[in-house]
Amino acid sequence: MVDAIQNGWFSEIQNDLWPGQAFSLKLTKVVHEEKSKYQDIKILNTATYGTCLVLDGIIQCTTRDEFSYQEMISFLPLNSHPAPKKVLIVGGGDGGVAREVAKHPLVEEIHQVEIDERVVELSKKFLPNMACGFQSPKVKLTIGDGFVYMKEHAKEFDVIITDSSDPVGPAESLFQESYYELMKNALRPGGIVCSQGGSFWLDCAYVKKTMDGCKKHFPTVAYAHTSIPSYPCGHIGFVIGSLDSDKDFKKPLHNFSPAELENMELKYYSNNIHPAAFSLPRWVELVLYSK
Ligand code: SPM
Repeated sequence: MVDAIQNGWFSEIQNDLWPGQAFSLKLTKVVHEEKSKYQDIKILNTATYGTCLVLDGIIQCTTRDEFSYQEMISFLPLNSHPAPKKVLIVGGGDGGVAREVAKHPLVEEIHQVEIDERVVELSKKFLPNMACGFQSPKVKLTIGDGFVYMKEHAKEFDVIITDSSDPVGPAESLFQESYYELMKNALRPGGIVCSQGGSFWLDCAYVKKTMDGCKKHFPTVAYAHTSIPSYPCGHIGFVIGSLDSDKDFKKPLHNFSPAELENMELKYYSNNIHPAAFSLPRWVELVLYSK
């Protein structure tokens, strides 16, 4: 057993990523459980967080708060790029990031590589408000390995978004320097990468290590964060890197009008939240930005 369902509550697997703490949700129904070729997958109906996707015992998204993560990992990099025409999404099998990226008026093509077809299929069935992202005519989904895909697509993308699970098991490689080198080679000049970067509350040293790996290949690197109650500590961050050495991530290059924000149905991201996401508590700045 990789996690616990007891007395009508689901508890996340306890592991070294969040030692000594656990997050639980009250269930109304276990909708689906299976072991795919790659991982244990659960779809749960919860009492207060809507439908929840769990991979290998760790909550990936709930319908109550997923927009916070999906909007921020998408719009922070997209609005930091002058012309984000061609975007690659690695992972993101629930479709929520594709849904957000497809909303951007300057994005023309979205290529997505997800390794686990079952996550896509189950999301289409049980998480239609996220999997609707796959219906956009801009999206071309490939089931496969992001590493292999990028090796075959050099200098193609303006923005690469990595919507991964946490750095345990196979996803650990997505937090390492070699992965940043691979992404750099798949970018066009001026390209931007943005990855799930963990929470400074859980392991600030690991965030710093990821940023250091990114810095070996990207001249401008920053960390942004968002609040999301269904992740441990109610918090998660993003490591974002640019091939442009003059990039100021706190200054979005596209500001949306109130009508555009409304039409795009953005609930978390705004012109004001963009620079605020890069503002960090003093102790975090000292750890992440000290030489
Ligand atoms: N499209 C949503 C997929 C979410 N991918 C990130 C999941 C992270 C879950 N764990 C958060 C722990 C905080 N470090």
